[in-house]
Amino acid sequence: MPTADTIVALSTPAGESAIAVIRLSGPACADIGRAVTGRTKPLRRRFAHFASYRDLAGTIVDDCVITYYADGQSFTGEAMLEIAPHGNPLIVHKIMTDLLARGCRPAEPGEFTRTAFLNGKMDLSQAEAVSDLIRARSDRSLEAAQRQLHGSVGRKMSELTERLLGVMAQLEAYIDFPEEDLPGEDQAGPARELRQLISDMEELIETQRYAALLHEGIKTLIVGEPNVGKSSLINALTGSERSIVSEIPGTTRDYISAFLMIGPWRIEVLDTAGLHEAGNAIEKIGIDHTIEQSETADFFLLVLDATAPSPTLPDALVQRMRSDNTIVIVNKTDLPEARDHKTFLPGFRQVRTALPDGTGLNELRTQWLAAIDAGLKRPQEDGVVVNARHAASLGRAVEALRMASDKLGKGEHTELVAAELRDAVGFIGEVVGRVDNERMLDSLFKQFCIGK
Ligand SMILES: Nc1nc2c(ncn2[C@@H]2O[C@H](COP(=O)(O)OP(=O)(O)OP(=O)(O)O)[C@@H](O)[C@H]2O)c(=O)[nH]1
Ligand SMILES: [Mg+2]
Repeated sequence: MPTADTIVALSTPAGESAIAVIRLSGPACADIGRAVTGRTKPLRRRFAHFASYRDLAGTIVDDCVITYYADGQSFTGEAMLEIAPHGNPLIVHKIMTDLLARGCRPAEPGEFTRTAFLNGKMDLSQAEAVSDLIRARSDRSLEAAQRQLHGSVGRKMSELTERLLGVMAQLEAYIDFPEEDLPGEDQAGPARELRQLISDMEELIETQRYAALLHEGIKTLIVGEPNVGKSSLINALTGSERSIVSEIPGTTRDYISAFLMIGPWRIEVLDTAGLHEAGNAIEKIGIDHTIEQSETADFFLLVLDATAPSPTLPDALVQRMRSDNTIVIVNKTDLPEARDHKTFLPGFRQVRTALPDGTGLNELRTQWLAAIDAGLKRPQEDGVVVNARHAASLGRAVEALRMASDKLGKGEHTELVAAELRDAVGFIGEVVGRVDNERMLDSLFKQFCIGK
């Protein structure tokens, strides 16, 4: 439902800039466009007008570029106006105040996109992609948001719905002939397709984890015994003095985090307190924190001191480290007493470093990128990645499909199976914010015989 209000917001960040963009959406846009430019005729559609903005008192506030979009030809689907004055906060304030005096209402967060969704300009997954796109902090995250904005999730949901409707159509045929039992071989087709749908949807749900990694960053824990060079490593990677480095073991007491990029990936890296079995009370708290952090970590950099014996690490931590999510870093290889730790965690990637002069850092970045590329659960071939909300709806759909499959297997009445399938269609529809009953009917009746 289009709102009767005309909403207004500053669409560029507050502060000084070359230009600012003030955006309006709603029925008053045409009139406001005419009034503020002092014209008698309506503004040309989708045309950048260079004009002086006049406030209600007739005073020129600034020279602006003003673009008018007519109903149905804009992002929101309503009439819109984009006013671009110079990016001076004082000018922006004057124009905003004037627009409010002319009856506009300040837009709520996300209201332009919400209006676009309500006017059918995009589905819900595309609306979500708008915010992902704006927040994307890595190439991969940006790519995923762009794909979603172009409707990848919506298309995937249509494909799943289509397949589900196919199964329903096959089953519905039998509802019309209840006196005829469903022959075994006819049941096998829908049953097989249902199982395939369940497994495809489960795979899609799995990509949720990938989406979280894309948007929040790959959480990487730097762990190891005290004094091995963990803080030196986070500093070398971020090129800053993020963490205190000293020759005193137990320097880092609590974890410290920073963001960095490895190839196209956004990484959240955490420096942790040294793991020391016979530690004091404070060290023990630090170790508990590290173990707690490891529960949600995606990746580990395990640092060893090349001059020291191989470490013994807490079981709770070791259990989470695998050859595909951990790189062993043998540090301090510049020291004469350095030795190799080849037999430590065989099969794990190992990189030798000397951090004061940066030796091995490039090799670490290369190995790290290779490990991420090899180890992460990738999205399906078409690159569709679902978010937590999509995954929750798909999860409910899978549950309904399982019930349907179960009922079909037990030979229960086809009506009962179809009811579960209809629920599943509804849950899939939630992902894009609508259930397209019209299409469902089209698809169903298309498969009926002529004359029925
Ligand atoms: N020779 C040499 N010294 C290093 C190297 N890396 C770190 N160090 C030194 O080792 C000491 C400990 O480094 P840190 O980075 O503080 O070690 P840490 O693992 O964070 O130690 P804790 O926070 O106490 O657990 C410092 O004196 C560093 O300068 C290296 O590659 N070679
Ligand atoms: Mg430290």
